Amino acid sequence: MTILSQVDLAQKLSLYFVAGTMNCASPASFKQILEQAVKGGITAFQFREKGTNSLTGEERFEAAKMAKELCRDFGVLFIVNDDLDLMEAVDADGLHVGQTDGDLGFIRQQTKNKILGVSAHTLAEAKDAVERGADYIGAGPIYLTATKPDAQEPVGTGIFKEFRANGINVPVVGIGGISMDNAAAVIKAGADGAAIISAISQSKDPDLTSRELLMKIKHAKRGM
Ligand code: TZP
Ligand code: MG
Repeated sequence: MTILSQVDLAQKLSLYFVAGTMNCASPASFKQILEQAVKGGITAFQFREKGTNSLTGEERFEAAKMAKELCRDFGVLFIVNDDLDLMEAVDADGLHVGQTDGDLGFIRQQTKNKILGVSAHTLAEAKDAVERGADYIGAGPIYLTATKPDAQEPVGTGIFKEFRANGINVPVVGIGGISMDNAAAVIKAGADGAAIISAISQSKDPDLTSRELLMKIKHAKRGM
């Protein structure tokens, strides 16, 4: 369990940028993009260094540490994807895991009072994750995405209502294909936040894009 209340966590997950160096033109541009994104107002960041062209070893650690320090300076929540040791090494705020990243009971035990996020594609997966102590759920892919090669079929925005109607009471963020055009729709459909890779990492102006996304998300939240 985390020290943040569910309300605070839901707020902090509003605009959740997810990225690794391989989502950017280069490790150097990763730093620039993250700098611009935190200036633009992202509320959370997930260091997700995985797959083709991802860094390993010391370089990976250094990239995570740089990202953690930037997030700390801007009050941005900092989550590490699927690496307990790295989470501890950089003293991240939490960990995010997928359905195949190991035994959730064990992971919950190891993450102690850190935030634990779990990806879910179905209600059954979300229920199981919450029962095992997930602090928030990443639901998706909501829309088609080209960013995750092994992504499952899009579930659509109906999943947020389905989760709420069936007792999922932790914060839920949508992920997959979320952009300027549909971020507000994701919030209006019931998500607490939008988790985004390419719309920010591939933007020509990640600062402005983050600013505009946050405005749309805040506006959609107020309208509810
Ligand atoms: N999990 C489900 S979809 C996805 C992940 C990591 C990729 C999201 O990337 P994008 O570019 O925001 O569609
Ligand atoms: Mg994973």
